[in-house]
Amino acid sequence: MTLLIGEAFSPWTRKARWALDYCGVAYRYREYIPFLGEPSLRMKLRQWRGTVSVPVLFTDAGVVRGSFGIARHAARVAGDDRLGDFDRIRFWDDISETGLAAARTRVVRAIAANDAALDESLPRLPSPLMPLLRPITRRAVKALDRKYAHLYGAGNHRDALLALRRGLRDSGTGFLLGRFGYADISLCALLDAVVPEPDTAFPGEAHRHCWRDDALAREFPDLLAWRDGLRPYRSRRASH
Ligand SMILES: N[C@@H](CCC(=O)N[C@@H](CS)C(=O)NCC(=O)O)C(=O)O
Repeated sequence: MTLLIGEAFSPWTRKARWALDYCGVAYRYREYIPFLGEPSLRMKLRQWRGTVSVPVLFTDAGVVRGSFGIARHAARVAGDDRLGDFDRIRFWDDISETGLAAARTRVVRAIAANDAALDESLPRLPSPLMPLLRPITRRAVKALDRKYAHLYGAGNHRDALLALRRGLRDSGTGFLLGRFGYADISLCALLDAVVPEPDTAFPGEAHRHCWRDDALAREFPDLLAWRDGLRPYRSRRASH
């Protein structure tokens, strides 16, 4: 049986799940807990060195890493071109990756500076213990920041949103490549770090707050409205 390991609130996992659902691929889902879940993920991947990240899809035919690969796998399983032409989508996915990397660094730094968000990162514990554990949680969050800091570029999230706006204007169809497909899913994920969707499963409200970017929300209401318009395409039974 196909198994997806991911983080429910992560834009990369959300991209992968949207693509799998849209293609009608059946899979079990398991939530990944950074650091604590890493040894078992490494065991499953048989990878002892180098970085590991989620989402990862385990199929009978092998392992598929990363949201783009998982989406391409989903399209292959569907056996049609409902997610679009992946050679053309790659261009847009690179823009999404660059923007999301910058957003992640901003979010991780916001969490490191927010006691309530740090507490939410832990399993439920008696509240007097929480402040004692905060320095350990903060160190773990800072390690996550270091792991991905080389991908950070100030302004890259905003630049990616500007590219999305231009792409939609040039296309004139409401979709980046003329009809709904993975390019839209991938770029839509940029908005997870502007105003998270109400159904996003965060560990708590402090996390949701850290993912929000009010300045970008004020600048890009048109893109938030565009995302709302993609809602019919989220259904597993979608057949457009
Ligand atoms: N290019 C990858 C990026 C995946 C990624 O950045 N995953 C992060 C999500 S925040 C992750 O695994 N974080 C947890 C960790 O590194 O332990 C994709 O498209 O899936």
